[in-house]
Amino acid sequence: MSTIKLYRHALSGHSHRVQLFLSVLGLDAEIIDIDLASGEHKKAAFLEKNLFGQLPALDDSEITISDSNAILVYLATKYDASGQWLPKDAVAASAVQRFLSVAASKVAYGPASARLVNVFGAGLDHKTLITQSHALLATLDAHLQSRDWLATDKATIADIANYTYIAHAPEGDVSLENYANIRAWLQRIEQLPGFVPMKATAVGLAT
Ligand SMILES: N[C@@H](CCC(=O)N[C@@H](CS)C(=O)NCC(=O)O)C(=O)O
Repeated sequence: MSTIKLYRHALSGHSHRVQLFLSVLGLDAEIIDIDLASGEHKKAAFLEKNLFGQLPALDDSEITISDSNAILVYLATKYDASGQWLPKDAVAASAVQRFLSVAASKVAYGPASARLVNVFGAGLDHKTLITQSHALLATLDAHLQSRDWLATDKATIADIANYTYIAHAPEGDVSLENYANIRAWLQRIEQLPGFVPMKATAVGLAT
């Protein structure tokens, strides 16, 4: 029986990036759905796992880790003997961290937030979020013009961290149509052994 437990919501991109990486690493995990709608993530039992009351969280035997990018760092450090996913080399490690920061900032407050408006009914400024998302996507598309992966010459946790909310940007009315390099990068991730998709929602998928 697996000792890893992932606490998640099926439509949470932060949760999906962890599920994706567990699968790419070939690690079995028990998936435990947390009911955001009823506020289960703000109740004492879950707050013990993440003081911020946010998904995802991960139990591995005796320890609990929360924050999606922190979990990716943990899994790569503990389970990836190859060192590909989080290299130790100073320059490569800093490049990975740079794009983890992008996932936690410009992606979180761009395409992820634009999607929150459509999928979860968040009362945010959708128009501004869409504009900010396109500024980010244009920058990333130019970055990917001459390279296959965001941080190094191989797939790293930086690619995993940024994948889900960019792939699902159309659900927030952020079209990927003008970003051929980003679409090719998404496809490269989708071809990784062990890739698992996040469930799509009905909104925005025409774009
Ligand atoms: N920085 C956190 C963000 C996590 C996050 O925003 N999780 C969302 C679900 S995708 C959540 O739990 N939202 C409920 C809340 O913030 O109250 C991470 O990377 O794990």
